[in-house]
Amino acid sequence: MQPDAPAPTLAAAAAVLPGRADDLARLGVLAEDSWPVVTVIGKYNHGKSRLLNELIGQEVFAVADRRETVALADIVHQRVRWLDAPGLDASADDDGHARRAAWLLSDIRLFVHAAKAGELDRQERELLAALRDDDARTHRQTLVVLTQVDQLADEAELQAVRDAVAAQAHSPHLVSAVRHRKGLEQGKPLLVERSGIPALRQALAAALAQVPRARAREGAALWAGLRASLQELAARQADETATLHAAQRRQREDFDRGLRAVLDKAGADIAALLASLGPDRAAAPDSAQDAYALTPGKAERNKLQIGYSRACIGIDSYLAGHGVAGMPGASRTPARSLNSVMAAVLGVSVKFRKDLRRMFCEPAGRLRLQADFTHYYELSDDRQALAARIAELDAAQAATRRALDALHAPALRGMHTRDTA
Ligand SMILES: Nc1nc2c(ncn2[C@@H]2O[C@H](COP(=O)(O)OP(=O)(O)OP(=O)(O)O)[C@@H](O)[C@H]2O)c(=O)[nH]1
Ligand SMILES: [Mg+2]
Repeated sequence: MQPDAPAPTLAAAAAVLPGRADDLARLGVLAEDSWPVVTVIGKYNHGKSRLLNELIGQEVFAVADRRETVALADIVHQRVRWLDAPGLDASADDDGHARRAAWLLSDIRLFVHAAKAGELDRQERELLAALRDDDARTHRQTLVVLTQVDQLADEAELQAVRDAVAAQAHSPHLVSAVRHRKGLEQGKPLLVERSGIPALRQALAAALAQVPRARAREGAALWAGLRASLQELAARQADETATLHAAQRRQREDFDRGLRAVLDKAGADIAALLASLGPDRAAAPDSAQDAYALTPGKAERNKLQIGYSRACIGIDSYLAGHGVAGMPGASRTPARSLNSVMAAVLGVSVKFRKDLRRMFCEPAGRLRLQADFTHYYELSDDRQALAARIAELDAAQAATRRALDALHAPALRGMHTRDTA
């Protein structure tokens, strides 16, 4: 019967706006459109449970001369849900229950303070101020009730406490559950009257009459506020996504352009080198007596090797400058010397004229190199991190959209169209 979590549809919004969990939970409660809820809040043993019993006219809630109420208990009586809550200051758990009743579930709060305790202490004053602020914001109502007034020695003492509390809390209702009971049991209407319970019932009836309108206004304000927050969040996310997409695109364009220039230069250098060579002798075998002689074959192989190395150094330093450090983890081999993007793309075999020409001097060869190096660029840590951030934001945006949809669920949809005058 008590909603412990926001309605399922609102869970989507709670995931997106964790800071607004309380507002969402309250909206969920309002959407249930259940009986108006009256609850008590105050320190333990101040007479909260007994006051509710007298107001209802039944011994529903446990009363004792010690800390008694430890969980929420409720009863629906005359189209009102009466909710008994533990006293504050008893334990953290009890305070949790009490606060849940007062802040999440209630429409009307009876702020209970025993007259014999004198004026409100600091904690009570702060709590009451917070409740009053909430009243102004949510259109809920808090009535201050001075209980157990029969416990004071005489009228003068009562007057003094009443004045002190009135100065702090604006005209409290004075009640005595004991007098009320006695008056009823002994058939003494005057005593019943003097117990303050009938007057409090009247004040409550007036407050209860306001509840439907107050709820409609509260629900509409919550709905509009949450929607505005979600829309603001969606706009921020869209901005951030657009910025990241632009950065991703720009980085890639810069990389593409730069790499093309590096490959074009390597192609031109190698073309010049090849043009400077005479007949192809690289494949001519050296004889045994050539072991220490610089043969034309060796000279050519040296030249090719130097030209090729230069091209490789140019490409490698360009890649390093763009965060392409090593092979992505998944493609690593146990042979460390092979764990380089250069080896993966260019291979490790000796290059002859035809290889160099095909790879660097023909447009198709350079396009292949461009595509292969770009593949590893996209797998580099920074690019992957950027892509992951974008994917994360995409998911966050989808969640925000789901949350906005959730606010349009049938039970909530009506809320912003109800009477907000
Ligand atoms: N004399 C007198 N005693 C009262 C009155 N109202 C409550 N009491 C007594 O005060 C004690 C505490 O009352 P409860 O209603 O259990 O107090 P509570 O605020 O609900 O206490 P917790 O549930 O522990 O937070 C009980 O012994 C009640 O009989 C009253 O108007 N006059
Ligand atoms: Mg109690």
